[in-house]
Amino acid sequence: MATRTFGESVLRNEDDRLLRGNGRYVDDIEAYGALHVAFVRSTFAHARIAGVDVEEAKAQPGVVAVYTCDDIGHLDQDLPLLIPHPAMTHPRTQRPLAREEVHHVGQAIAMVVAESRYEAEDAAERVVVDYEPLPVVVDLERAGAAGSPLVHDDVPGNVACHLVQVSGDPDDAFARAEHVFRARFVVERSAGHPMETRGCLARWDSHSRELTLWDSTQASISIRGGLASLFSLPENKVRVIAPDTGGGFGTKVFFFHPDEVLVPFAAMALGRPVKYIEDRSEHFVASNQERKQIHDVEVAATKDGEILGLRDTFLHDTGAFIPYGIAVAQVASTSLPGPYRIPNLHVEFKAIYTNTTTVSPYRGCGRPHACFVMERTMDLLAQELGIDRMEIRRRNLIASDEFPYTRENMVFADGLPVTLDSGDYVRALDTVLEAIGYDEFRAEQERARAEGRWIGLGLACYVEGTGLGPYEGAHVQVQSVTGKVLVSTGLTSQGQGHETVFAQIAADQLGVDPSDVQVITGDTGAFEWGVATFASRAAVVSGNAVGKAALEVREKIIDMASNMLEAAVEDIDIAEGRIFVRGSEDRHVTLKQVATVANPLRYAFDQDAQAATQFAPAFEDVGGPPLPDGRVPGLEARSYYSPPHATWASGVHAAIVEVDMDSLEVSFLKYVLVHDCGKMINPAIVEGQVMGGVAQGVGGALYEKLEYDAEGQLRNASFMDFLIPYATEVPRVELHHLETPSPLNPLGMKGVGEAGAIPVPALTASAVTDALRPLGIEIDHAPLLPGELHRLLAAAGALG
Ligand code: MCN
Repeated sequence: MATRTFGESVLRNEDDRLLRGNGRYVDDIEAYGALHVAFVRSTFAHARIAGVDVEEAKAQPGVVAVYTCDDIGHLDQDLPLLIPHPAMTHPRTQRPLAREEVHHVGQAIAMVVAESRYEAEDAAERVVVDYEPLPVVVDLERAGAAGSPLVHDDVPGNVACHLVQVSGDPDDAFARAEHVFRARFVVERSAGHPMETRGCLARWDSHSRELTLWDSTQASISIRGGLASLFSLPENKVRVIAPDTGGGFGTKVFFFHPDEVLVPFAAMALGRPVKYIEDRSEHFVASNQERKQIHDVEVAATKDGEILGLRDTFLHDTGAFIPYGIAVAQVASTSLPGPYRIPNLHVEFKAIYTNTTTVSPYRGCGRPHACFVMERTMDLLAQELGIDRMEIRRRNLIASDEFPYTRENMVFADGLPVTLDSGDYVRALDTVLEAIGYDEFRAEQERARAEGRWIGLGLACYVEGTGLGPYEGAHVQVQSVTGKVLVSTGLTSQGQGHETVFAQIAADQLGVDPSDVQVITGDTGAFEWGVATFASRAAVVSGNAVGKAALEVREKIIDMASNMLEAAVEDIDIAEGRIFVRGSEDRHVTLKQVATVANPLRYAFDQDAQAATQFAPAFEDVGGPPLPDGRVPGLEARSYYSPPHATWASGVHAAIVEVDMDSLEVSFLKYVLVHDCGKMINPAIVEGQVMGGVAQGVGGALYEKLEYDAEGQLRNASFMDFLIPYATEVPRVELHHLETPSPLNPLGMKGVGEAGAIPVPALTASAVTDALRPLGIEIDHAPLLPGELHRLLAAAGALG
């Protein structure tokens, strides 16, 4: 009888607001008398700072203050290392404003605060920095080799961390192997590039001594804690609000970016609100990036294609600093074997400093690299052994009756051993092969080749550890005056549809429509415990917390209604805003009436409340009697969910591509995918998430590479030169859902926010290699830029 929207593609609550242009992003928030910030950023990738002259800048019209590291008091210290790891022998984090040395182009050196952004920008140009250039290293291999220039004087070999993980007995596997081969794979550097750049607005109330920060962040609670600690303020005196946010993709989960510390500092020092909105050029050099890794792989297999063991040694480029720890490299190393058994593993990496922008997770966080390495390895193994590419995958896939599948000693980003909880990898593969028409494709390819067309089919399987802990919480309340439901949770939203999915979960328990549920995220004033939005964790961690809290509220409603209706608790049900006695549904009360009775306070003008008094004879007297023992006012509950370990989503993508030998354009003719994120709350939102990921994956596969020159200057720091795919480059996708519930959480969910992005570079490389097979070209690099394809074709003598 109860209405249920879990699993339904209900329309998104937030879209009416967002699509009508009523979204409110940080820069939309006006604060009376606000000042504006511009930063002076390093133009050198590595230099000693002999001096910073701010006198002329200070004298410019509208300038209120100019700060260097000498002017920021106790903030002139290394920013925190967010995720320490024992293998990280040389962690280096940056200071809010550089002192004595800069380590990458774009590093903040001074902050100008003025009446307007224009005046701040103009004055920033008058700050004179005296640089003494130091040797620069950008190339990852060179940075990791003996004799390289050092990014930090006191870090030998530029090695921030060296981590070795061994599972099973790889030496024995290699000794037993009938076939061994080696390969090298490279994934280049890219970045998330959310439509809204970063930005924040701080207001200090010197009377109440309260600091409010509106911040385009993925981690409002963590920022709140950090600010309270840095400024020695009680946590309740710091409120951080992440309003509508135009994408984050990982870049905004990192904290602190220097501005997130300096803007509040200036607001407190100057007694006026202060705003900073990053411009796109700054985003290219100052906001964190990801992806560059070089992998050297060695495979031990039987002649039937069973992989016995894998050794992978890789270099991970961490940029000039490593404030986020080794999450990206660790996730890459533990995701490497993907959905395949591979019982014996040796995975080893070094995180290396270079004079480039800092690295922290970007959608996929190391998984696209892992998938690229493993899936290219699978194709190569098939080729070496003369076995069909798909057959070799099938032989190695973990079967559906092998779960939970633990990789001994492989420690994931949650600090726990990798344990794949559920899935049906073979079914996903078979579904995709059928949908893409694998069996018919060879004949189609032959026909195309006869017509002079170069088409190829590529496929990639992936797994994704999602829903990381430690916990999230939720508060669910039925408001006593309106009877409407309010849900608040600690994590933030960047466009994932949380206002809808959390509303669906609560609505199902409380028998209301999801559109009657208001969801608040990212406001520490509304909910103050939690972690952040990253690692595709909101559905699993906050979703289950909302479910638990809503269930508690449901029980309270039923308990109260059983008194009001004089019926047994077991006979009461809830649907469509009414609480009724099963079998005689005219015996009912409304949710609003129960909410009114739950709050023994009368609102004379509220007719519903008046009507409700008949159910609450004990409260008739003015002032009212004491609450019965054990009863608290209101219909609300606060609950937390802490996952036992990551839950592993999975999927298979396949595509047919065509290479235009004149323009060297690679286009997708057909794209099919199966994904499995366990039970889905809202399939339409899930599809949107997967499609968004695929679009970003296409960028990583074919277009997006941040090109640093040897001096550490980013040569393509604009959208004129750094290519992101338009709708015209993103394929139409045939999407199949597969739901293998996770046994780890009550709602059976796994995450999906990053999934779409993970396999695209791998399958594109596979498809192009297949298309160009007669030329003997192997794609071992992502992205496959036209220039790179040109080089490969020229080397193969295939250009006229
Ligand atoms: N969902 C669902 N059923 C599931 C799993 C998820 O209905 N079984 C829904 C969720 O409820 C949520 C969405 O799908 O509305 C994504 O859920 P989840 O996988 O839990 O991911 P998060 O909400 O934690 O979002 C983080 C994830 C990450 S890590 C990146 S990066 C990313 C992504 O989400 N950044 C995004 N998707 C993004 N989408 C937008 N628009 N903008 C970003 O910055």
